[in-house]
Amino acid sequence: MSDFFTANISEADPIVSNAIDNEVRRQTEGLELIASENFVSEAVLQAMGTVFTNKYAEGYPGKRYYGGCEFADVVENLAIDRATQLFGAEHANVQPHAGAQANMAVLMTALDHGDQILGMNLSHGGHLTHGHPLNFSGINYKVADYGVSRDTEQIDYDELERIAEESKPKLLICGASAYPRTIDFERIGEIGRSVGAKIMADIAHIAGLVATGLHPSPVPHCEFVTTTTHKTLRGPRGGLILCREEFAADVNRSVFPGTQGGPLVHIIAAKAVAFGEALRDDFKIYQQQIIDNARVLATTLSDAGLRLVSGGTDNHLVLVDVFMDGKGITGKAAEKALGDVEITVNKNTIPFDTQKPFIASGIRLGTPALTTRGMKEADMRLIGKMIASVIQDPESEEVKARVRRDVAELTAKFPMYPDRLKEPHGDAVSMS
Ligand code: DSN
Repeated sequence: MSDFFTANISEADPIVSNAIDNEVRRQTEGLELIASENFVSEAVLQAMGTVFTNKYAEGYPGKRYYGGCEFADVVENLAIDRATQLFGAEHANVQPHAGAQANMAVLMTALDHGDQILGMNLSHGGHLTHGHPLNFSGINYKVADYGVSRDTEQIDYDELERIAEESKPKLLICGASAYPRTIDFERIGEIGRSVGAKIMADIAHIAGLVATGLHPSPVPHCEFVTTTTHKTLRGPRGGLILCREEFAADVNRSVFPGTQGGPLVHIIAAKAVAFGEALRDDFKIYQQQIIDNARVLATTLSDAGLRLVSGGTDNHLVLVDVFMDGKGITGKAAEKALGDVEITVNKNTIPFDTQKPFIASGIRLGTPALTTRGMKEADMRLIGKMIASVIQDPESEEVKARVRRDVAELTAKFPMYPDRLKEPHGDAVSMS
């Protein structure tokens, strides 16, 4: 046999192998606070790295366009069954490659080209695929948008109702990517129905909370629910659509052949593993800890003098106004300063932001990944103080040196991926 089937990646492609080793070390030695990221289990990683990547399986279980799909059917059926059980949904399509593809397929199902949609404004916490002018959703459909009120920085449901009555959308899109508060799906469902709209909830960020009953579910109130599988849900990078049985055939057609070709069977296998993990009792304990950690992080930052958008959090994320009308620093500067001390966050616009998106007045912090590592409230207090000290003195090398030491000490207590973390190995970890 040639070494094609046997050579380890470190021999076959040392450059890529080194980048992977470096990434394992970066994730392990830093504090990952990007709200949309998480760390999957070793079992999920193993399912992704399998020979299912070799397989074409266009179509659906039992109705494929290629032979040899019997084991692809096993994992896809399992993923579908587990997803419907997890969310109490009538139908699941587990093939979307990502959240954007899931949303595209639902819009294709519910709308004709040029129809009216109503989605949450991106700068108020929405998502590109909810009607942004540069995205397919804003290019192919007429868009109206809603947002949060200036006073509370929470969704203004009365105003949403008014805009819905005025714009008469065929599809009302709810869900958000930077909104720290509970979303009232029941009220949105009532508003949508009162104007004759179908409703799509994109629960990408809060899927784990919804699956465990820690955030009210949109499933009873919305025709379509989409999500990614890799955020709070802690599965592989990918998408998922849930819908009522009456839309199942149309949704399936919109995914394949409507917007995608062959499904990523190795990812579907990993989704099945992740959904299995999410069905276990300990997943609810994990999700509750995510929320508890976010609350403590929020309180610590607020006590240190930082302004929180909407005043706090109900979920897994905290949106911090670091600019504070010019009294602080920009989101971009905060992201860079925190990156210098191995704390990874993303700059984020805040509602009614005066800065451009690439500069932004805020940073978005989330607790799913660190909670997966086992961190709890006491660790969040330490982290909140570290973040505040860097943001309040971003030029101080003394502060940065101290926080770097604190980050190293804390992360060392919460090891992960022991079989994947390699000792730094000279040239082997160099990027040159
Ligand atoms: N990029 C994702 C996030 O960070 O929220 C949304 O698609």
